[in-house]
Parts: sequence; C-alpha cells; structure tokens
Amino acid sequence: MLTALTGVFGDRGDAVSVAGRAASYEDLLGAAGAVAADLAEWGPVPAFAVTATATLETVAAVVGGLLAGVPCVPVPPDAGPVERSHILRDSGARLLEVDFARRAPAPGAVASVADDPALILYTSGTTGVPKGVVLSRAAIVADLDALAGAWQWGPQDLLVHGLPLFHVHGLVLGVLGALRTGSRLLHTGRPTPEAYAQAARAGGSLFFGVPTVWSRIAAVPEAATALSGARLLVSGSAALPTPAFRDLERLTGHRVVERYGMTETLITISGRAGGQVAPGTVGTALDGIATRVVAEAGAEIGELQVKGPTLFSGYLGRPDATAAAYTGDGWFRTGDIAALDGEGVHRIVGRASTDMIKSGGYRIGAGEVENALLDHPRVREAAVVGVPDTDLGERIVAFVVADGVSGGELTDFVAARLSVHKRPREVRFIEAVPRNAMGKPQKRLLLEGEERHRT
Ligand code: MCA
Ligand code: AMP
Repeated sequence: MLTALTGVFGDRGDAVSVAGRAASYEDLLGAAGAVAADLAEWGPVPAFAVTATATLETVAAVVGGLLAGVPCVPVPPDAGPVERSHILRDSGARLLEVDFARRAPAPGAVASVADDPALILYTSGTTGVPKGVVLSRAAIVADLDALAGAWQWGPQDLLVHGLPLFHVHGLVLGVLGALRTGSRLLHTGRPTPEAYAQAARAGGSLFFGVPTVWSRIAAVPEAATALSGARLLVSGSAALPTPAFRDLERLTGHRVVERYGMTETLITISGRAGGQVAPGTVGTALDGIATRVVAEAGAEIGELQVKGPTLFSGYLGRPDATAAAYTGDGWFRTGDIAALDGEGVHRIVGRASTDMIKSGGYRIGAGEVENALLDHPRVREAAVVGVPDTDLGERIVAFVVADGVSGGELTDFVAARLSVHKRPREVRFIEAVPRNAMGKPQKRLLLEGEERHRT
C-alpha cells in the first residue's frame, strides 16, 4: 500500500519532512519497523493509539501499524481528559510511545487482507460522544489511487501542507497519499501563510489546505504570490468562500481545485487537474464512486448520497449507527445538501442538521460541546450553534443559562475537557433556551438575525 517505501521511486534524505525534521524513506521504514516490532511483542490487541502530534513520530507510528497489520487510532494531541479517555476506552487501543531514533527491519508481509482495518478515526456526530470510523486498507488505497488520477499526483510532486495528523485530510491524503504516490512530503508544522510561501520557494508543487488556511493566505499577498509556481492548489474539508477563490486566482494565477469528502466516505468528489474549475463547485465523482442527490419533488437540491469502494467499514461497535447512516437501498447518507448539474458537477449548499458545525475545517457536534458545558456546575442549560465567520467558515457560539461564571471560564472549561478547537469562540448568556412543545431546543430561533453560512 505504501509504494514509496518499496524503493520503486528511489530515495532521498528529505523524502518526508515534518515540522522541520527530514527523513529518507529508509529512515522512515526503519523507525516504522521498530513500531511494528513493538506491536508484535504486545501480542494481539484490537488497536493501538498514538498521540498524533505533527511529527515524524506520528508518521512512523501510522506506517508501523500498517506494516504490522494493527489498526492505528490517532488521538488529537490537545484532547482533554474526557475526549482522550473516551477514545481509548471505546477503541480498546493501547497507547504506544514512538522513538524515531530506533530502527528495526520491517516485518515480512503480514497476513493482512484488504478489508482489514487500517485506521480508526474519531469524529463527531450531532449528539453525544464521537464515534470511531473504521477505515480499511482497501478503502484508503481506492481513494488515494482515484485522487492520484484526478490530480495527476505522482513522484514528480512535492506535497505541502500543515494540517493535523489525526483526520483524513492531513493523515490519509496528506501522509499516506504521499507515500502511495511517491511524492515527497513537506509538512509545515502549522499551516501559516508564511510557512506555505516558504515551502513554495523550496519547490512545493501540490498544496493542500482547509478554507481557513486559504483565506488567510489570500489575506497576505506576498505569501500568496509565492505560490504562483506551484502546480496545483487543493481545498477541502469545508466550503471555500468565493472571495478567497477570486483573490487567490488574482494573486497566484491558480484556480483552486475543490474536493469533497467525509471521514466515513473518504474523498468522493473532486475537480480535476487541468479540468474546468468553477468557484463554489466541488467537481465530479471520482473514478469508482457513484453519487445521487435525493430531492423532494420539484426541488433541485437535496441530500447527497454516495456509494463506492472508499466507504468506511462501519462505526466501531455501533452497528445501529452504521445501519442508520445508509438508505434502505444501500447508499450512504452524507447529511450534506447538494445540487448536481447536467455535467455531473456538484455544489454543496449546506448541511441538513444545524447540530453539525464545521469550524476551521474541523467537524464538531453541537451535542458534545453542550454536554461538556452541562458538566460545569454553574450551567443549567446550553445550546450550541455554528454562526457564519469569515475566517473559520463557522464559529462555535454557546448560548447558556448560567450564573456566577464568565464566558471565558466556560470557554476554557470546554477547551480543557475536549479539544481546543471545540471551544466556543463566543458565549452568550440567555434566560432560557427556546423549546418547542416537545421540549426540543429551537436553535433556529437563537440563530435569527445571524446570516446562515453557505446559503
Ligand atoms: C486559544 N488557545 C487555547 C484557548 N484559546 N488553548 C486552550 N484554551 C483556550 N481557551 C490556543 C490553542 O492552544 C492554540 O495554540 C491556539 O490558541 C490556536 O488554536 P486553534 O483554535 O486551533 O487555531 P486556529 O488559528 O483557529 O486554527 C485554524 C486552523 C485549524 C489552523 C485552520 O482550524 C486547523 O488546523 N484546521 C484543520 C482541520 C482539519 O484538518 N480538518 C479535516 C477534517 P497553539 O498555537 O500554541 O497551538 S477531515 C475532513 O473534513 C474531510 C475528510 C475532508 O473533506 O477533508
Ligand atoms: P469530516 O467528517 O470532518 O470529514 O467532515 C465532513 C464534512 O465536511 C462533509 O460532510 C461536508 O459537510 C464538509 N466538507 C468537506 N469538504 C467540503 C467541501 N469541499 N465543500 C463543502 N463542504 C465540505
């Protein structure tokens, strides 16, 4: 699966560079071999976990898991105790410490089959605690090969990004994609405009970012212009605002290609290198993927549903939730509202539920943040929503009924229990959460006066 590590593309000292430290494929394979040897010594475990900092250690851990045939659970490094213990308990994963200086020969081919789980990624639902999304080796390979075709991505490329290594975007596309296609990888540590510009000057050809990253680059013209020598700029994880698209086109000469996906489906739809790219559209279905938009009679927009070899194997230990994610005739329900034109080009126009928030490209379930707030002794009621934000796409706003506590204290409380990016950026104190006759919160009333994002 990791073609680059088999020597077919040759090797060089800076094949993989993460946050300022570089390694050759041989170094990486040796460090991953040591991880695989540790896992073999443990004996059978359902999975192993790694604190997924943006480091070579995380890359070695993930590769080592693939070599050993043991699924890896990347844990967000800033996850607070509540989120971290949920992930470890739910997955049964044992935490592994990686020392990149250690080397061991890679084990011979493990008796893994394509359907074996490779990664378990935790992602938020609308309510409750995050679920483990089980991704097989076969799904990952199918997705990376389809993307390599769509983006003409190969060993001639230097891939650049600075995304977190515990989600599909940064880890599956951003690390395993480089190791599958043989493109060199330069991970910038943080996705700042200055770091992307510097990587472009160092020969970066293919750049990945979430819309927040692209908007921030567009706001720093000297950084943006440095990207004009790149081959392809790709945006995903949330909708790229048209003003950012236009600014980047003016400054870099590139029309940013958008692609669309989910943790559960991997990337299913994308623009093509050298193809037509219109702002606000995410392109056509990748090879092997089928999509449909299920609209009410007479409507042009409806729920986007997908099928294909890149789909997940299920939510870990949650057959009920897995079944509920599919239609009776076997299509995965994305929960996104989309439009499809006669050429097969998709436009994502919003989400079916107000309880799923996308902030900085991170998916955050309102229910998880509400539960964290309700754990605070001074909070009696909480309703969390996403409000349009020019930088983050949506920002998390918490409406709370509480006294004797400040907004800043509540923000810190959530940041410490969950992950920093799940913290409300704003806390508004109210008398009562508006509810319907059934007692269900009427979040749309709280949002009145706020212009909805992605309309
Ligand atoms: C601020 N900080 C705090 C607090 N307030 N820390 C603790 N308590 C507080 N109350 C600190 C943090 O520690 C951090 O410090 C700093 O503030 C910034 O925090 P953050 O909110 O993370 O930064 P940001 O600037 O708002 O981040 C923007 C970002 C980030 C870099 C674009 O949102 C990002 O990396 N997004 C990528 C998400 C992603 O990869 N999604 C893919 C999902 P310090 O600076 O020291 O760390 S996969 C997916 O969606 C599908 C498959 C797809 O289509 O790709
Ligand atoms: P996640 O599970 O974190 O992978 O988030 C998946 C969600 O991100 C999708 O259901 C969409 O709502 C959103 N998303 C991903 N890519 C795009 C895109 N290019 N445009 C709009 N929304 C996107």
